[in-house]
Amino acid sequence: MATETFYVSTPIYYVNDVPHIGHAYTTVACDALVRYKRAAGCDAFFLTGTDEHGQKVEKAAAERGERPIDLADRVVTRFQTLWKSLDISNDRFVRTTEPAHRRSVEEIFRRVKENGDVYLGAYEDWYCTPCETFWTENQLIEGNCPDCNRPTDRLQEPSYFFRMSRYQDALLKHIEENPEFIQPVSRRNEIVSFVKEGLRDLSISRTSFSWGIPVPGDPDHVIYVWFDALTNYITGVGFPDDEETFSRYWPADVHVIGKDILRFHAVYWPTFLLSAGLPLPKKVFAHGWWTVEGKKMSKSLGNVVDPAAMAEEYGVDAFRYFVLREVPFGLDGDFSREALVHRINSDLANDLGNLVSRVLAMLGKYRGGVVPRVVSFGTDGPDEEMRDALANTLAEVDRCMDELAFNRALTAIWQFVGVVNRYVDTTAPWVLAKDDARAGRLDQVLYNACEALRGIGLLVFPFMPRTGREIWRRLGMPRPADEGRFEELREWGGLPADARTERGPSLFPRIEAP
Ligand code: ME8
Repeated sequence: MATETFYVSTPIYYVNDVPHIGHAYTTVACDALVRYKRAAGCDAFFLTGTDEHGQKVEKAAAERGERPIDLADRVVTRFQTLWKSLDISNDRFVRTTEPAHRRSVEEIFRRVKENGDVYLGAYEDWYCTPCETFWTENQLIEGNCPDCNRPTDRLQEPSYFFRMSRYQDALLKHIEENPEFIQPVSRRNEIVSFVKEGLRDLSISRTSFSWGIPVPGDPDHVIYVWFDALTNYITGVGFPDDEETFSRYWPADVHVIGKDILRFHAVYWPTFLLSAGLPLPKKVFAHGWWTVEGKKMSKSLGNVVDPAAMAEEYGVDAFRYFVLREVPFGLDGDFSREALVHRINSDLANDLGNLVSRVLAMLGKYRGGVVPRVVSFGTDGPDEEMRDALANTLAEVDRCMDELAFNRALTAIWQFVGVVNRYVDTTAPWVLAKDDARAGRLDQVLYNACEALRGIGLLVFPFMPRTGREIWRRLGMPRPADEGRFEELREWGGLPADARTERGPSLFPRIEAP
């Protein structure tokens, strides 16, 4: 049977801002998802990247007296370094300034045009002459430029338009026939009402700046940033030249985005694809928005959370765990150190960290740290309960991950951590250890507890790769958790006997309240 494939993407982030917790959130979520799918046996592909063209980058570079590409090169490194430090396992990083992407944009533009969906018209909006920027009515602040606060003028420039109006019915039909296409449901309803109000044709080129991909055949125009940016999702999987990779992974299983850019992904992008004759992504999932200590994050408030600093201070895995556990994916959330420290102390230090260290400490004390060899795994109530609980947890986590319900997946894993903690309490190895006649039962109990830890190590791995890896290492597993497959947890007893374990220091030391 051919291996199932899975393709997930993050938005490509603008290079006129430095990465913050919002960017890290989306990227960590996608990373957990793709690692989960790999452990589930899929051939999974993960794409992220940067959005480098457009007027904002051109302006930001001009203000610094540098070339846009130099600015982009600098900021891209910040993103790439951050992803490395957060253990992000993307398979490809697309930059919209790379030649392969230009080729891809030119090709999709050509196909859309060939289909009769591109015409020359005039783009009209509010123009700020000193800033050389067009603004939409909504962006203006009391009629003035949101950047410099000066008055704006109604102005026109020649522009190529995309016949988006032509795809209104096809898009609505697609949304109706594919209830999974836009998630969560509340967001889907928003898009349906928007499309029903009527789709207007879309301006897809500009002549007022030059930092972009030239329109094929008319280099006075550059392609509008969103037409350029959205195309990254096919560039990243080989469009148009590498047909094998493209047909392997496209259509994407899910584009994960923030709710701020849903319309671009659920309306513009599908209509471009319909016009180009390409399949639509299977799902667009819009997650919620993070505030910080109750306030909107902004440079002027000086409250922008730097994920690298958080990871350094509290640990990469604690940060990853917190953002995915704290808020249901799809709803808004609030970041505070207090909430982060609370999660670390209760879930990570008390529940998980404690369990790992007490099981391995007992194994050290009673069996010299060597995994006992057992003839059976026991049929007492707690033995069976724990085995059933692992099977149920695997099934529940699988359902949750299909819905991108990371917080519920983690809750289910932590319920299992609770079951194992109770297993140790009820079987009381310290009592068994006092009675030589019960040595066989003590072996069984210690084996079962370690075997449960093997399950936990692999289950937490997608969310907390370092922790999963470390649990497997301490258990003396012959392979790193990176190579683990959920399939191996379906049968109880996969932990090799006679392995030498290591107790090690606390996985998550308690943190004093900030
Ligand atoms: O929009 N809370 O790039 P961008 C949660 N280049 N998520 C947040 C967030 C917050 N406070 N702030 C940012 C762009 N994000 C375009 C995308 S895609 C073809 C082009 C995350 O740098 C969230 O995923 O402004 C949001 O959608 C994205 O960063 C916007 O990143």
